[in-house]
Amino acid sequence: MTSHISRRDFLRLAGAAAGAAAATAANAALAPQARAAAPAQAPQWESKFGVCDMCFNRCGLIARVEKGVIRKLDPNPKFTKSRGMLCARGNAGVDQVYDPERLKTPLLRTGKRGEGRWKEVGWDEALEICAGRMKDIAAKYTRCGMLFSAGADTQSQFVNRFAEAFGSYNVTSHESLCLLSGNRAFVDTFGEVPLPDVKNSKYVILAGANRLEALVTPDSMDLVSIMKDGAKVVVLDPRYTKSAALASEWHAIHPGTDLAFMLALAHVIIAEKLYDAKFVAERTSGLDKLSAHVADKTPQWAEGETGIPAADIARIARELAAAAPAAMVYPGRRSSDYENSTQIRRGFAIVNALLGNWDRPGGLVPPRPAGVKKVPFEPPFYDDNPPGRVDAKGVPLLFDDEGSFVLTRDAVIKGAPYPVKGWFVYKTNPMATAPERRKTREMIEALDFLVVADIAMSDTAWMADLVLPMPSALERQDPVQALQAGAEGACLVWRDPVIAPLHQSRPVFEVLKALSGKLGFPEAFDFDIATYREKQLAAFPEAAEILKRDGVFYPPNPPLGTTDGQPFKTPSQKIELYSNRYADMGLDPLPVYQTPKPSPDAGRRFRLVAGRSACVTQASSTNNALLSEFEPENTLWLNEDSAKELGVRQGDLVQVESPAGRGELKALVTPKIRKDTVYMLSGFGTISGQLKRSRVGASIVELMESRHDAICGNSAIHETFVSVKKKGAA
Ligand SMILES: Nc1nc2c(c(=O)[nH]1)N[C@H]1C(S)=C(S)[C@@H](COP(=O)(O)OP(=O)(O)OC[C@H]3O[C@@H](n4cnc5c(=O)[nH]c(N)nc54)[C@H](O)[C@@H]3O)O[C@H]1N2
Ligand SMILES: Nc1nc2c(c(=O)[nH]1)N[C@H]1C(S)=C(S)[C@@H](COP(=O)(O)OP(=O)(O)OC[C@H]3O[C@@H](n4cnc5c(=O)[nH]c(N)nc54)[C@H](O)[C@@H]3O)O[C@H]1N2
Ligand code: SF4
Ligand SMILES: [Mo]
Repeated sequence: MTSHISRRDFLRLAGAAAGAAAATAANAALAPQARAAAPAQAPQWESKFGVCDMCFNRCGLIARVEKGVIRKLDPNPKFTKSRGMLCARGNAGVDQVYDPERLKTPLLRTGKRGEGRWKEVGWDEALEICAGRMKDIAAKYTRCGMLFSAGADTQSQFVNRFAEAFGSYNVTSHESLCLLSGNRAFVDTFGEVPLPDVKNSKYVILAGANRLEALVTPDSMDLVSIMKDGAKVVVLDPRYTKSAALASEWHAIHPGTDLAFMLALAHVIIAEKLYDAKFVAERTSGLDKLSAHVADKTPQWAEGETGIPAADIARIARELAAAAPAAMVYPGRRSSDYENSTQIRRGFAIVNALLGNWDRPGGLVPPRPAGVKKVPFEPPFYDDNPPGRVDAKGVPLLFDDEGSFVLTRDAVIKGAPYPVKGWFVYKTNPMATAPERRKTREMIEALDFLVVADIAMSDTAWMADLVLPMPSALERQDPVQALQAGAEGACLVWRDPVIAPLHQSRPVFEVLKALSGKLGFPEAFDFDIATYREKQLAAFPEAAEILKRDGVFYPPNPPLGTTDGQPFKTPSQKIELYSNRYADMGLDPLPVYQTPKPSPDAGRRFRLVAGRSACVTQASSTNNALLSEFEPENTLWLNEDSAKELGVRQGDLVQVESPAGRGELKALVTPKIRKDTVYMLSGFGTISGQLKRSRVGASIVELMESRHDAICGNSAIHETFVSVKKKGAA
């Protein structure tokens, strides 16, 4: 799909001329509740607090609004979590709001699925249809016949609440495509998921974490600051990323072998007695078993697996231990990599435990208390429901609140253990972000009803029966959300509309509230957002005023070390180097290294890996004209020696193929990637006919085979080997 919009075009669109025109057009279509605040009555200039929604970091911002039209987004200096930063994507958030192709009215499918033929319908009709179809599905297949999926959003909690009241256990979040194996590993080792205190660290190992492009605040900014101050940052990545370029050292690790590296670090640290003996004796369990487990995991052995010289591994282990406790193996973020990612991340957790860096400056800190109160309710009990989730049997340690999207998808396709025939999707786009797109298509074909609530006609919306237009994060009132900023503690934010909702958009909260009335459980939503926020903030009577004044509220933050002497939230109340629970379940109680399986087919010699660019957010920024200027086209990173062997030159069109599918894109011939690995961006290759400004190039989810983590069911997106050939070559 083509179409480039120049910066000038964009400015014209969001700027003066379009400002007036778009505002008038938008006014005509405004929802009734929004008309009162219509631009015509709006003051000349206003500055309003907001919270960015271009990714999950949710940086605090100040919107500069001229006569009801957002002109510019600036960082909120009081929001210290992002260190006064609003990244390129955050700045481009304006284009997401004024995207001319945004969803404007509810749409009902009239043609075949995915054909793009729609009829505009009013909200009353849309809600009536939605409630009716949900009722039919519940009657025919039990209430668990409805699946609910919500992405990263402050209103996603309402989708879960609705699912619970409706009576379905089948709920998935974007997290089983993202970080659950890492979470599993840390929960099963430390009892909770820690935060890195990068700001005070002297030594950071970034393994498979590209923090200077895949932004996580405040870690990304803190890494830059500490490197300037002399801290050491070691990057392991099969690609020479921007993080690698700025780091102290980079090792082009063989993909899938990080656990070998971690076990060798543990070997050196234990053999040379470099660990924190007091901490390990008092607060961990299983050192003896770990020592035996890593006795033969020498740096020489790890060199053979990882490709990183043994002398470097031994040196890094010594340097890391010498800098402890202000040192860490950075826990990472996306762990949707390999089938044994939970065990790989257990390796990360174990090395940290040996360093004694828990709750210490520059180490790993437990999440700080945020004090936001839950607003509970009594969900009804339905005794005709099946006994459990549709994906429950797939893996031993599923997270119940998140599920596994890829296992749920398999179950829907099979219709077993029981049929799931309806799907409510809010702010997540699995047609573009779940591996093996043909399976997501197959899943959707198996449904009776798909409703998608989104700001844009995403690839998933494109396949829906009913599409509901949502307001952007700058147009709505949201509940309170706690955000963690490492040792600095939690901060609380909320959103109030910066501008009135455009078009006929309606927040998902209002949609669910209306549906709950029609479906007979109005008590689950017998509040408005303002009263919900009051309940959330019950512990902080002063917070509301401060939020209005500063756009952010900081609850009291206990000093580091407060958890000293307290039990860990694990079965043994200690950090579990050796996991008895895993042993009881027949899982490896210590992380057992497996050499990555080679490609099953000599023709498919490249492992395909995914990762991020600073100007792309997954699949949701594809239609953003400002960002497309920086990443207009997807390319395949191909090592220069491999390219030579294949007869591929810079910019040649190449055909990439896997058992899941194929794609065609330009080659980026480069020394910055291993010879056995290829890389392309995610979020390209859009199928939606209503994202005409979307960027050019192949879709990575067409190529990825669907695999999952053996312990928690997180998707494993790096288990695909592809063939590459120049277009037209034999
Ligand atoms: N700009 C931007 N920032 C974002 C996002 C975004 O979309 N855009 N998304 C946010 C989200 S949701 C997340 S989860 C985080 C993700 O943050 P990260 O997990 O840091 O990001 P990725 O770029 O997905 O993956 C990290 C790196 O792993 C490398 N890699 C692949 N295989 C291996 C391996 O076997 N071993 C090692 N050591 N490295 C390997 C890849 O080459 C890639 O550079 O980013 C967040 N920040
Ligand atoms: N190939 C590949 N696949 C991946 C990854 C990868 O790196 N490569 N990363 C994985 C990771 S870490 C993650 S977190 C997932 C993320 O995957 P998703 O959860 O699917 O995230 P996005 O692609 O950002 O899609 C978010 C959707 O929300 C919509 N949206 C944006 N703003 C609003 C709003 O205000 N309201 C509403 N209602 N909708 C809105 C967008 O239009 C878009 O359709 O993808 C995973 N899948
Ligand atoms: S990191 Fe960038 S895109 Fe993400 S919330 Fe912050 S400003 Fe927005
Ligand atoms: Mo993610």
